[in-house]
Amino acid sequence: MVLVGSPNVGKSALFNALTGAYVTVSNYPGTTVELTRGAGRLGDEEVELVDTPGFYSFLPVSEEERVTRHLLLTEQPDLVLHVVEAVALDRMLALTLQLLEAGFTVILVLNMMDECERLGLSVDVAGLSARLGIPVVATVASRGLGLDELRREVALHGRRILEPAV
Ligand SMILES: Nc1nc2c(ncn2[C@@H]2O[C@H](COP(=O)(O)OP(=O)(O)OP(=O)(O)O)[C@@H](O)[C@H]2O)c(=O)[nH]1
Ligand SMILES: [Mg+2]
Repeated sequence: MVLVGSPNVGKSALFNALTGAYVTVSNYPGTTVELTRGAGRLGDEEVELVDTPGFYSFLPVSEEERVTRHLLLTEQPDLVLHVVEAVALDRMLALTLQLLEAGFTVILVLNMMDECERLGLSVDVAGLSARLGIPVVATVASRGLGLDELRREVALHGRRILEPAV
């Protein structure tokens, strides 16, 4: 599983909440870009999670973005968690669509929902999920809110991934 999204949206906060103590940090081969890998559990299965640097689109500008794109295309993750800042949803949904068009299985994580609440904004999470056709989960990663639901959605997909094709 790979966590992707714009800079500063809470990817690493989610990564830390979903993985155990044993993480490895290494430079992506041939670059100065750091990637953090850790393990989470999905029932009896161990899942590798990768935390990536900020990523805006599949047309990379920075070295960080090139690394994230290369990782997505070469490691072919079973599941991509696209983390967005809920208040900036309109600017960030383009990447969700790019990830879906590229054929990835995506869960959209609306993080920083506390900011929405502070501004008196609400998000139609179920409506968004129905329109996109993918699971959408609202979280406040810094306070651990919504993580149980995120784990449930990941588990559902995990089971789907492990099922043989009909
Ligand atoms: N208010 C609020 N702050 C959050 C939330 N999640 C994370 N943060 C804070 O947002 C800041 C950025 O979080 P990170 O997890 O470092 O974000 P990131 O996406 O990994 O950032 P980059 O690795 O630089 O792309 C930190 O100060 C977090 O504590 C949230 O749900 N609500
Ligand atoms: Mg980070």
